[in-house]
Amino acid sequence: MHTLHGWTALVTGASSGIGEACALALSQAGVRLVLVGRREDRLRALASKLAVPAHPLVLDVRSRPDVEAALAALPAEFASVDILVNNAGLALGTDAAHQASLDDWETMIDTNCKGLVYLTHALLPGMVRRNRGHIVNLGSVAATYPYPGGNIYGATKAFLHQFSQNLKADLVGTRVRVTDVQPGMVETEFSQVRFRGDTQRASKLYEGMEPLTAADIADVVQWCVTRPAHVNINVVEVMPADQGFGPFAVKRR
Ligand code: NDP
Ligand code: 8X3
Repeated sequence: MHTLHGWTALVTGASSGIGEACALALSQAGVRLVLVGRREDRLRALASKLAVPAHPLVLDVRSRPDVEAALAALPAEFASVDILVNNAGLALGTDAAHQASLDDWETMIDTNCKGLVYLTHALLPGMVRRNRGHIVNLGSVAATYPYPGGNIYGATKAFLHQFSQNLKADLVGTRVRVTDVQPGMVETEFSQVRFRGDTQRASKLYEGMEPLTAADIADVVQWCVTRPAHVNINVVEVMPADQGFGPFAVKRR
């Protein structure tokens, strides 16, 4: 197993759900942490319960100048980021494309695609220079399997997938690894955000089935980053046992 002792990880979206669980799991492996998100209280609360040095970094990943400035100004102890978990992301709504809000589409593109690109562009050169690193991108089954109302959300995760594969292509021969982790249904704040705070609608989605937990996905991320250094896990697709695939839709007249 690949030891992570002495490594530093930066996790985006560490204030909730999968990101928070990844931070916890990585801290248990002795990794120092930079915790990124917009909700400072949550980041501070998480940092205070970790048994490793942790740096809360309040940052909106959609802002290129803020990302560039914040990462250039990381305290020396946290400046050499070895593991980047590009996890911050969201879906907004499930409206059909012809009824959806362009503002929502833009928010998803800005967060899920551009935010991830800004973080990667800032941190990848250091990883290559030090010849050690791992970028874990939180994709989705929505990248592969279309569903009604998934329009831009699924497209952002397809972008993430191809970007991950193309990064891998550029990094051949280095000890910098890239992984796209693609979960199905995970019960976090994801659906509350998607349904704009409608907690009833959000919890109904998981009614009568057993969804994945954030800890299940953190476990997968932990497994990916602890493989021996010569092993690159390209893609992991993971669903609850209770989730499956739909048939093709056919409109009959
Ligand atoms: P949560 O809503 O619980 O967490 C999302 C995290 O992203 C929060 O910490 C939030 O922090 C952060 N975030 C959102 N926008 C920004 C922003 N502009 N700048 C910085 N941070 C931001 O959802 P999950 O934990 O479920 O989602 C994590 C990732 O997993 C997402 O990329 C999602 O697409 C993906 N995923 C989720 C699945 C699910 O079913 N839950 C399934 C497949 C993939 P804050 O609000 O404090 O900024
Ligand atoms: C989240 C999973 O199925 O809601 O990426 O798109 S799904």
